[in-house]
Amino acid sequence: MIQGPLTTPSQLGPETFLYSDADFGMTLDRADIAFLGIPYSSGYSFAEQVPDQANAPAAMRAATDRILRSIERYDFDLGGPLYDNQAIRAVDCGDVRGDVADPASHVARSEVAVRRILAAGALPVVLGGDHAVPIPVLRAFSDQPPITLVQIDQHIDWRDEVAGVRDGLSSPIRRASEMPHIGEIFQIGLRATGSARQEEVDAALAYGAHLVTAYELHDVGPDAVLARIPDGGRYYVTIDMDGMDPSCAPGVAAPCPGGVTFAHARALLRGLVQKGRVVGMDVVEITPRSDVNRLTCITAGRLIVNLLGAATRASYFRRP
Ligand SMILES: [Mn+2]
Repeated sequence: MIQGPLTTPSQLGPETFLYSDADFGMTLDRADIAFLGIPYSSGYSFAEQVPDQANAPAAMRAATDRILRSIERYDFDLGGPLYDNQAIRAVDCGDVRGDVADPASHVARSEVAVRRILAAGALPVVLGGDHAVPIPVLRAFSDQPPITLVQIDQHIDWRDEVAGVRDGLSSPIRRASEMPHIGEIFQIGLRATGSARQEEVDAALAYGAHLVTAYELHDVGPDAVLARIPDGGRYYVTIDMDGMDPSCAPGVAAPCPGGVTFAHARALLRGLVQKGRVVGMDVVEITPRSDVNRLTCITAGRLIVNLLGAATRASYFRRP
């Protein structure tokens, strides 16, 4: 005699990132942290308008159960539960909508969405998308005090244009450098070759960008790199997952050995949280179709967990 049901309900993945409250209407009521998926940006061709990177926000949410087993579990990276039993509200705003009838409109929509998060006093955590995604995100900070930009990346991303596109994935730091509210720029994890030629390196150096190769980071360690970043700043962190070593982030369009280790990236994020105020963060350039056992999504998610856990313990979300 067969006992019990013959089947179990299918295991649907969580619809929100890190078990946060769904807020697809973006009311942001009492929100401390707002996750926002931005799948689309400005591609260099029709095909690249919907690249594999556009699948990453959904893949990140689906990997939630491996990034954090549950919200109340003891996290040994943090020394306790993610939000330290504080009354912290994280919401998932869903993904910025694309519109085939108006194919560039998601870029403007991305900026407006981030502006709404900032106006609500919440910390925006953006799930890209390719590395063009931070361009509208950073524009949303235009009426805020100056920002120090900290990038983890294999590449400097200083191209003025590619194929006539000025807001593409090779240009986010060049565009950021033109924004009056962006101050010092730290570019960490650089190695091998990307789209940059001598003229892009010259432009970065002329701006005063701090170019830190992956090998310098390996040699001197994260504390020495952090010491070069001024204290008391307002830091925006953009993490191109190809800056990380492919041993922990294989699912990227441009895998390359010699990258930033997870431990070093974690130390950099924790150090920034403690030096000043991290005002926003994105993780970009995950290509889920080439991921291995969801490892790239898990690595990106664990970087987000470490940043949020450190911010929680630095009293970022305590309300008067
Ligand atoms: Mn990049």
